[in-house]
Amino acid sequence: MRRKFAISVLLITLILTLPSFSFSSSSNVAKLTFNPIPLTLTSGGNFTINLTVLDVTNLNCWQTTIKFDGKILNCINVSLPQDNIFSGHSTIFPTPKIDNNIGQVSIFCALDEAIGVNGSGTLCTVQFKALKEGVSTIKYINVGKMWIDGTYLQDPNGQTIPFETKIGVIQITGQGFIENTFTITYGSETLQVKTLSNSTITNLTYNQTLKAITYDATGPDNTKGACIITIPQKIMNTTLIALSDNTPLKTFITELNTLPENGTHNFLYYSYTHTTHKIKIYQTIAGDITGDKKIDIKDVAIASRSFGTTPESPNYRQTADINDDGKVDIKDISYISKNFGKYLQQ
Ligand SMILES: [Ca+2]
Repeated sequence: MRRKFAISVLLITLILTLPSFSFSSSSNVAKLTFNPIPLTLTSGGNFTINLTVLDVTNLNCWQTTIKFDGKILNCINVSLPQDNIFSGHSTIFPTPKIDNNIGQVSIFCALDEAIGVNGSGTLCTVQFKALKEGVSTIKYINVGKMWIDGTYLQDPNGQTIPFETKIGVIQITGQGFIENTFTITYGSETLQVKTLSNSTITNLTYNQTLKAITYDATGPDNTKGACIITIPQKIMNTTLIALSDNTPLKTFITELNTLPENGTHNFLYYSYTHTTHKIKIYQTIAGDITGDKKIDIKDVAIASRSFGTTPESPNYRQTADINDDGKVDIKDISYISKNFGKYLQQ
């Protein structure tokens, strides 16, 4: 009797434990991703990316808005490939709304009958033109929002289907770019920093105390050098500044969405003139454009001097264009003023 009781308890325990094991894995949640990603291309060319859904159940209708950097990429077309997830069924596919000024495309597609499809597949194919060197993330935005620029999945009963999303990174290189991988030490960990550059890169080191990367970049005198550097977020994050021979080149600020990242790595693009030797990248405070990790009258003065300029103007300073919108205006000055007096606590 006692033995029977013990077995029943064991069985009940098993029954109670087993389902919690299978529920704890979230592999059944649908996922929106991009294919292929990451992607590295040369500027000037066209390329396509598929918007992809994984592990979806009972999909009847989808809508998405994707965001990218319209200064680096332009969307030129959206199409439904033959083998898209709704293939074999009749669909409703209105003309997508492409806005390259804000770097956004909204796309909608629905089955023409009240049924749903299961599994993984392509939602649609988006064609882009790579305008110039740099890095652009590609993201699903307004996730779960059933409004006009939202991203959602729906079943035939009009119920939303939960899903996760992934961020894609697109790196646009120029002529002669070569990839290099450097191993650095962070605490007891060994991590990698990658560079894609037309310069010869040597002596790359990471200083954990200063949270700084330095390296030497060389190339033919007075030619343009440029680099896309991939940095693990755990070694430096939030606001970064890149300098060449101690002259600030560019700032990258998470808060202003000017630091391209995919959740694990930051991707910085900057350019300089060869003759440059020491490139330095370190963490600073948002609004610091001189690189001294504080915001004072010097930052305001530099920004004021380049007020009203665009990249074509001689006085334009990329670092003063805090929000990276191609002009130094009141938005940049007021951002610096708003943060006046702040400094990086180390
Ligand atoms: Ca600006």
